[in-house]
Amino acid sequence: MDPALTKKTLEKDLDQVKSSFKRKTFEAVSAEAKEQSNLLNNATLEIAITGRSGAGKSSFVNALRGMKDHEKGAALTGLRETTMVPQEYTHPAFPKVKIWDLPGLGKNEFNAEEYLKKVNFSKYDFFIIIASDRFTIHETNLALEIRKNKKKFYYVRSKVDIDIENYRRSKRINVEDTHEKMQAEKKTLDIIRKDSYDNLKALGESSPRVFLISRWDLSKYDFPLLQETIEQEQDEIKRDVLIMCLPILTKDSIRKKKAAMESLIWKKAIASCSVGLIPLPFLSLGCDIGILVTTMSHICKVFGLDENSLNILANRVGKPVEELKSVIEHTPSTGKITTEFAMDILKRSAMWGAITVVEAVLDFIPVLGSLYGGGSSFATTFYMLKNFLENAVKDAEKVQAKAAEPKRHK
Ligand SMILES: Nc1nc2c(ncn2[C@@H]2O[C@H](COP(=O)(O)OP(=O)(O)O)[C@@H](O)[C@H]2O)c(=O)[nH]1
Ligand SMILES: [Mg+2]
Repeated sequence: MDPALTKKTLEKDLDQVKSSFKRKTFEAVSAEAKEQSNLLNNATLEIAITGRSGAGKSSFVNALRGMKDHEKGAALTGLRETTMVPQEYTHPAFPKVKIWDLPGLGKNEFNAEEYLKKVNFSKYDFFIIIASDRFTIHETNLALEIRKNKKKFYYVRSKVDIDIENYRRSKRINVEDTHEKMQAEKKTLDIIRKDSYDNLKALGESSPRVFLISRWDLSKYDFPLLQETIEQEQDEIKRDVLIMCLPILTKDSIRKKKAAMESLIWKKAIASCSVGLIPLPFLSLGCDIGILVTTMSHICKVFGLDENSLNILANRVGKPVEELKSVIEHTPSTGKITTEFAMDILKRSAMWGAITVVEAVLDFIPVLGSLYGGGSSFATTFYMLKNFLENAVKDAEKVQAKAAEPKRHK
C-alpha cells in the first residue's frame, strides 16, 4: 500500500479530532466516539416499498440490490400479487439493511390503517410509494396515514423509460439526432412531473414531491435526487448507514462515502486506544489489529470493492468482473483483509510514516501521550485507515470509470 498521506494533509484531518478535544475531557470524547461507532455498527435500516400491484415494487427492490429480475434470490416480478405478507430482501453487502417488498395496495376497497397494521408498520424507517401511472386515492390515503404516524414517505413514479419511448414514437423523433432525442426526454419528464403534481394536488396533497425513476437505470432521472432527499431527512446514524450502503451512481456518492468514512475513522482510532493493545515486536507502536481488519473490510464494501459488489456492478454494466478488477491497484478483496494482511502493512516501510504521525498527533493532542500506548495506537490506527481509505477512493473511482467505458467489441 502506498502512503497516500503527507504530514500536511494529516494535520488538516486531525483538526476535527483536535476540536473535539477542546471542550471535553479525553474520557468524554472517547466514550462518545465508542458509542457512536457502536451505534453505527448495530444500526439497522428497514426500507418499505409499497404501491399498487404492477407498479414496479419488486423490480425496484431488485434494482436497489443491483440484481437482475431472473437471478436467484431476486424478487419475482410481473406476477399477480396474492400474498399479504411483506417479503424481506437483505442488502447484498450490509445485512442489517433490509428492503421490504410490501403487498400491493387493494384495487377496490382499501383501508390504509388496516394495511399498515398488517404489514407491521412501525418497523420501517421510511416508505417509498410507487405508481407507474397516475396516483390514486389509495396512495394518498396511505401517505396520510403514514404521516399521521410521524414517518416519512416518498412518492415515486416508475417506468418513465416507457413514457419517453412512447413520446418519441408518437412524435416520430429521430433518435439518431442526440439533441432531438434529449429534448424529447426532457419534454416527457416535464409532462410527467406536472401531471403527477397536479394529480396529487387534486387528491389533497398540498405540496407534493414526486421522484421519476426507471428500474433499468438508477443513475438517471430523479433517483440520485431521491437518494439525496432521503439522506437529508434521516437522523445522523441512519444517514450514515444510507450513505454507506447505497450504490455508487455519481461522483458525488464517492465523495459522500469518503466523508462518512473519515468521520468513522477517527472514532475507530480513538476506540482503539483503550482496547487491549497487542504489542508488536517489530514496531514500537501498539495497535488494535482487530479494529483495523474490520474497518478495512467495511471500507472495502462501502466503496463496492468487495467480490460481491464487483460482481453486481459487472452484471449491471455487462462486463466481465475481471475487467473491472484489473484497474484496482491497492485494495485487496474483503476475504484477503486478515490479521496477517494488516500486520504485513504495519511491517512494511511505508508504515514508518506513522511514526511521523505519532509526533504530529502528540503535538496536537498531548493527552493521548499520557495514556499507556494510547498515542501510538491512535496514530497507527488513524494513519493505517486513512491511507487505506485514500487508496480505496482512488480504486473506486477507477472501477467506476472502467464500468462507464463503452464496451469493447471483439
Ligand atoms: N420499462 C420498465 N418496466 C418496468 C419498470 N419497473 C417495473 N417494470 C415492469 O413492470 C412489470 C411489473 O413490475 P413488478 O415489479 O412485478 O410490479 P409489482 O407488482 O409492483 O411488484 C414487470 O413486467 C416489470 O418488468 C421500469 O422502471 N421500466
Ligand atoms: Mg411484486
